[in-house]
Amino acid sequence: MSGYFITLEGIEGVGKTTNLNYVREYLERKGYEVVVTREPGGTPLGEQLRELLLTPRTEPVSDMAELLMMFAARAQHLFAVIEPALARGAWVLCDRFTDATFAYQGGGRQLASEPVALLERLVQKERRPDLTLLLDLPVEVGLARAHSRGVPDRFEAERVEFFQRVREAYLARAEQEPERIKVIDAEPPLAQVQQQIDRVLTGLERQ
Ligand code: Z5A
Repeated sequence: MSGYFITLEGIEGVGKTTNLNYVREYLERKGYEVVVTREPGGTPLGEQLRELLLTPRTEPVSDMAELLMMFAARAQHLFAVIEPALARGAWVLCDRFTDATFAYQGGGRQLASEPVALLERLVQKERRPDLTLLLDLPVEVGLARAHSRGVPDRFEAERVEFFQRVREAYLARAEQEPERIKVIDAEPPLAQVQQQIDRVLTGLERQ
């Protein structure tokens, strides 16, 4: 039996971490084995790459170097965590995955989508998320929520226009793949956000 692969996506401060825990609890109540993980990261090697990617640095970083590091972390993550968990029938809940690469490196950094798509095929073969919850809200609201937490990382230090492009890229992907990517309005109070998530998860059980 193969498991089920759910990813959460969105710009900074949309509430991915908060709602990931909500989805985990929902699935655990149903009795499923749930593996919660994140990108970049999820393995010792991936977490070291995350540190390298997020730490602010004075040296300019090539967009291609950033892209390749994201996929290096992902290759290890698929090999060591995601594929074994799915193979034994677990539900994998991942805080960001390749939609983030299309949105941040493609939209934000303005890299062409071809190298991203090429690496996706090379690293993931046929593996894609079964369901993606795209938490969406205006950039100013997300940044205000994220910035209340303290020192910004290398991505959080980007300008508002960067995050506008990221948001647009995410929404464009959701339009292209409406069956997989469910857009959740993340602006209202948490209880209302979680009602929308409930509706998507209940829909899964009926399939
Ligand atoms: N990145 C990339 O460029 N390419 C890739 O391929 C991948 C990633 C995989 C790290 O990601 C960075 O990596 C990321 C993109 C890049 N950019 N950055 N920075 P990350 O997911 O670890 O980092 P993040 O986006 O900064 O996550 P976050 O800031 O932790 O945000 P969040 O998880 O979405 O939000 P949260 O911590 O759950 O909530 C933020 C605050 O809002 C918190 O105080 C909550 O209590 C509050 N909150 C949440 N929901 C609500 C509602 N509904 N109302 C009011 N307040 C709320």
